[in-house]
Amino acid sequence: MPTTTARACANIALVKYWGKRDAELNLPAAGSLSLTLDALVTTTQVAFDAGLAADELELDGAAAKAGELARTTAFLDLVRAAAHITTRAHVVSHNEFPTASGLASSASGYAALALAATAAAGLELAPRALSILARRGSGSAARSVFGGFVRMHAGRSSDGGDAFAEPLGSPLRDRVRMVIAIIGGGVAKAHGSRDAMDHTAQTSPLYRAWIELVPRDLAAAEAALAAGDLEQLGEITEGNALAMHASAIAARPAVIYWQPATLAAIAEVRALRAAGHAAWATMDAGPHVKVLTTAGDAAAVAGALRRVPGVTDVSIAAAGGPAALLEPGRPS
Ligand code: 2P0
Repeated sequence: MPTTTARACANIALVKYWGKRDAELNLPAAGSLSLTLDALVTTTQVAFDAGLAADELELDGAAAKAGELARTTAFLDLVRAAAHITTRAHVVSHNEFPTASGLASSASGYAALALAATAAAGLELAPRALSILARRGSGSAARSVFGGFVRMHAGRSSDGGDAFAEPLGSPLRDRVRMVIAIIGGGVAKAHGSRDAMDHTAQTSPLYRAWIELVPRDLAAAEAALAAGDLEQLGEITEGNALAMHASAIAARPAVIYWQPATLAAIAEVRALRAAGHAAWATMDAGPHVKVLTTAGDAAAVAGALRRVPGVTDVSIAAAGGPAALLEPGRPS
């Protein structure tokens, strides 16, 4: 069987996914909306090999840990079942993220793996089916199948056939940038998002309010995208992230991802906005702060964040494209 290679970009949610309606099929409790980013790329190569007794996974040049390999094997089992094969695979995955970014790569990772593995197994999936498959690896990976702004549907069916992502056209696509401020230094190990969102759903008195908020934010964000209204999109982005974190912070025991420098960076973003710049903050399952801004304001925002004590690295990303297969012999 041939070796196939795919690349996919990570994404940052503007309306967050935080909570599941089904853990087995990895179905989200609510929809979400994201921006795929060109600066955060995973390239994954898959070769099914009849000579292998077990799957092999190499991540950034080293053999993967047992837990990562087990999760990859569980995902490859889905591909094997669909392709009616039992052959094990050799997988080599490489992340091109900003230096020591500490950003989660499961979105780009499972989107690239879904595309490379299905192609290697001789399957040709339509983008929607690929998004559904990628979701089984990681909920946010369903969104990384597509480029630009992407809407994930929660769906209602018990088999997950309507829980997929799709791209949203917007006049804002070429105008927006995401400034990524890495907050480092003595950071305690973050709670994994999978366990933390379940813990929030089970124990946070604010979880129900969070789940009720998401559809309203999604509708308003979609309207803002269609109208090209960055101000409106930005307000929803920052407010939604703060609401997600509020629900996690209220869990018992609390899930707190922020460091002191996270709050300092948020304060800087609000000051930039007060001074007339386009800048809205969003945070995920870690201390880093990502700022939705414009091509014109990105350098000023990045410069201001570089001066915040505790911010160790700042990079600027634009909208990225969809997951794609790379032709053999072509450099990525
Ligand atoms: C998001 N996050 O919408 C949210 C915001 C983190 C904070 O999607 O359990 O790794 O694999 O479906 O996709 C991270 O969750 O979770 C995530 P699983 P995933 O981007």
